Parts: sequence; structure tokens; C-alpha cells
Amino acid sequence: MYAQMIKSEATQDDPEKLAAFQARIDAGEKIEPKDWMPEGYRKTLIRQIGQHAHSEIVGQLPEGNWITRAPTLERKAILLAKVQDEAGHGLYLYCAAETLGVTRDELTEMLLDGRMKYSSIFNYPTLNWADMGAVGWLVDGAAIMNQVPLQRTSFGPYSRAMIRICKEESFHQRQGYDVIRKMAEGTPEQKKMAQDALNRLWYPSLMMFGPSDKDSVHSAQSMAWKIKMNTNDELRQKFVDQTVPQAEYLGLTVPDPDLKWNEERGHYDYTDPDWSEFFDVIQGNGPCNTDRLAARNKAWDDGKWVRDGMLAHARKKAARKHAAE
Ligand code: BYC
Repeated sequence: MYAQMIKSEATQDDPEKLAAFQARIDAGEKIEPKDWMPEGYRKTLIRQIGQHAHSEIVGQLPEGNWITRAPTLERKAILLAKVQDEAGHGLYLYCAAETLGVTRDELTEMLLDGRMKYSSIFNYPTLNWADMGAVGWLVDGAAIMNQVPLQRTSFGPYSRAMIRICKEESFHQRQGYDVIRKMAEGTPEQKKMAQDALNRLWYPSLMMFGPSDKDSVHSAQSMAWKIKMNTNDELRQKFVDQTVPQAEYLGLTVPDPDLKWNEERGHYDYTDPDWSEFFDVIQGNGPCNTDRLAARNKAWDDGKWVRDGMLAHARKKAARKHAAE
């Protein structure tokens, strides 16, 4: 429906302007907020950047859950800093989306009433400390794989936000790997916890890259516009190829009996996630969808007095300035 809307709006754009716009993209130029852009380009960016921003904000919940229970003061400080970074990423991304003519409040309202999505991965629970390692290692690892190419995306504000985000994400991935390594090298019980976390989070991490290419509605147009730089399957394969040797180094087993190196392709052959589970999760039926949205709605409602107070203060200041002029 949304894709159809974008298509019909794109066809309404002036063909000459569209051709000139595409030529700029093909030449590797950055598109800036005040430049002419097709309505479909603007809407696709709002959808993708907004969804990405929401993922950063909702993504604080499964990890925030473990801050008070981190095993040492050092781990607590590191996790606190990481979760705080995710809030910052959300803010850079909301700012980038705002340059396209949508407000942060509008985006938030669309998240809260279910009109906008956030990454499927955050609808899975984090059950114990090993999950903090697996989230950093796998989830941030998948996020970087997706986001490094987005540093070259065609929309200037998005591309610049991604450069900063990627620097922090690589620290996040390393801290996760360090947590899981410590668990994998620990007591038999700790190693078992690390394996269990990998077993539960492997397929949800593969799902982060989106549906297989044949089911990806937006990829073709988004790649032509350089809003996306790679297909979902290309990035998923890169992630598998990078992560399997890391699991082997840790002495952990990727929960895929058919996983094997394919000499001819120069890649691992792997089993796809259960796509019916993926579509179920993004339609709101994952294990934690209700809790995540309830937590964000509560935060929004609880923060109303702060927003109202800030707005009243700004209005008063503007009125005083107006009276003095
Ligand atoms: N989850 O046509 P497709 C992070 C939807 S968080 C939910 O391939 P597209 C982090 C898709 O929206 C990582 N929905 O879509 C934070 C579409 O539905 P609609 C977030 C998904 O957009 C805290 C439909 O499926 N990263 O880094 O071309 C702590 C068809 O898909 C998902 C980003 O957002 C999903 N996984 O490609 C730690 C990166 N996948 O909208 C880490 C930027 C697909 O038509 N985003 N859908 O109703 C992208 O690169 C792309 O949007 C995607 C999907 C690759 C995710």
C-alpha cells in the first residue's frame, strides 16, 4: 500500500526533473534537504530513517533491562554508556528525518500507534547476562554490516549521521564480543549460557537484514536512489561470512546444521530464517512487541509534563521578545 503510494507519487513527478535528479545520484552527488527531490524519495527516506531512529530508541529497552544487574561495576559503566549512545543515535537520526519536513513528534506518534516499524530484533527478550554479549556481538555486528555502506547513501544528512553512528557501533560490537568471550572462556555453566544466547539470537539477527531479496518490496527503487547500497541478502551473506569464524574462535556452534563453507562460491551456505516468524514479528506478534510499545507509550505519557513545560517556557520567551520589539 505504502509502496504503491510512493510509486504513484513518483510517476506524478516531472520527468525532466526526475532524470536530472537520477543523474545527480548516479554521479555520486549528495542530495541536501533544500534540493528538489521526488516525493517517493522523500517518503522512502522518512520511512527508513524514521524506522532506524525508532530502532535505536526501542533498542535501548532490552539492554537497559540489564544495567542494574551487570556483574561488575566496570561492565555496568560500559553498558550504561552503550545504551546512552543508542539514545544519541536515535537523536541524530530524528534530526536527519526532520530535514525532510516531518517533526520528531509526528514520527514518535507514528511509532506509538503502530503506523511505523522498528527493527524486528528488539521484539525478542534478553533473558540473562550472556544475552548482553550476544546482542553486542551479533545485533550490533549486523547493524554495522548494514550501516557502514549507508555512510555513502545519497541523502547528505543521513550519510553524515551514519558516519558518526558507525564509529560508536564498532565499539559496541567489540564490547559485546568481549562479554561473550569472557562467558565462553568461563565455567561450563557460563559457556552453556553463551551457547544458549547464540542459539536464541542467531536467526533473529539474520532477520535484521530484512526479507529475502525476492520478497523485498523497496530494495530495487531504494538502490537506484542510493538510499540502500546493497540488497538484504548480500548483507546477510557478508554477516554470516564474518561471524561464523568468530563463533568458531569462541568455541561456540552456530545453530545451523547445514552451515558449511562453499569453496566454489567463496561463501558459507546457510539456512535462511523462518520467514513466517519474521513477518509475524513485524506485524506485531513477536514475543515482546506489546511490552516494547507499552514501555515507549508510558515514557511518552510520563514525559508530557516536561514537553508542556518546555513549550510554555519557549512561548513565554517568544512573547517577551515580541513585546520588547
Ligand atoms: N524489522 O522492502 P524491504 C540498531 C520491513 S537497529 C522490521 O526489504 P527496506 C541498534 C520493511 O520496513 C538496526 N521491519 O524494506 C539499535 C518493509 O515494510 P514497510 C536498525 C523490517 O526498507 C540499538 C518490509 O519489511 N537499522 O542498529 O528496503 C542497539 C519489506 O522489507 C525489517 C536500520 O534501520 C526488520 N528487520 O529494507 C543495537 C538500518 N526488515 O516499511 C543496534 C536502515 C524489513 O513497507 N534500514 N522490514 O511496511 C535499512 O537498511 C532497511 O530499511 C532494511 C529493510 C534493510 C532494514
